[in-house]
Amino acid sequence: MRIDVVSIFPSYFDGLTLSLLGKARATGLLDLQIHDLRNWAGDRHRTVDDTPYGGGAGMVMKPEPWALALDDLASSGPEAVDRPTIIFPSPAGELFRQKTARDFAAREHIIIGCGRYEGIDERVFEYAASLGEVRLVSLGDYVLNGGEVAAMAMIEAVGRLIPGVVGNPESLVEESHEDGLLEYPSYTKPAAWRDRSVPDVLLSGNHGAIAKWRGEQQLERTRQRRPDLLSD
Ligand code: J9N
Repeated sequence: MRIDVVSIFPSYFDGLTLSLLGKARATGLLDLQIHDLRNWAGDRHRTVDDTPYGGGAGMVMKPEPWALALDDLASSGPEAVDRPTIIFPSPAGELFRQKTARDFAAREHIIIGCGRYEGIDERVFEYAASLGEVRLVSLGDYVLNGGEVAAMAMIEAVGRLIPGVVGNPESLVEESHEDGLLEYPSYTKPAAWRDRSVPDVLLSGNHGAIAKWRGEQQLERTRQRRPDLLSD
């Protein structure tokens, strides 16, 4: 799988060389390339933003560098006729869920455009739709300064779903959100610690009883913490 990221802060993504995703990149399962939007700027100062038409606070990202970046990257993917999925992190987008991560993990080529909070010229989204499928995606109902942190969260969530990236695929299906519920509580040794003991059922060796208890815990935690997951 190929993921291209376009950002004015490419060094944000240095952390993605570490750990699990770093290994996926090293082994070739994930071809992740980070690009500086300013490489596609047209002037000596490498300008990528300008004042908003109609007035208002802040600056808006200019369309020309984005269009040139998307032109280059959309035709550089793994397939001969490449129609990439083009993701723009945005607080005004659809919510990013585990289901969204599974959807994205099945794609050959993803381009992620990281804008600043004040926004990208609207015509960029229209132009991007001529090159691929455009998705505006929100990490949640709060405001970030730019799309970089949201992009990193999405890359990690998607990257670990690529077949072969997580060593034991069984660990993927047992996680929070894979079955629409929160995860059951986990314990390890010692069985008694600072006056707190591990629930007896987990020491019983009765696998049926353990599975039942874990299912009840998942449901109870979800009801208490995330009742919205039970209704939608
Ligand atoms: N969920 C979310 C995304 C954002 C962004 S994307 C670009 C700027 C801010 N804020 N919150």
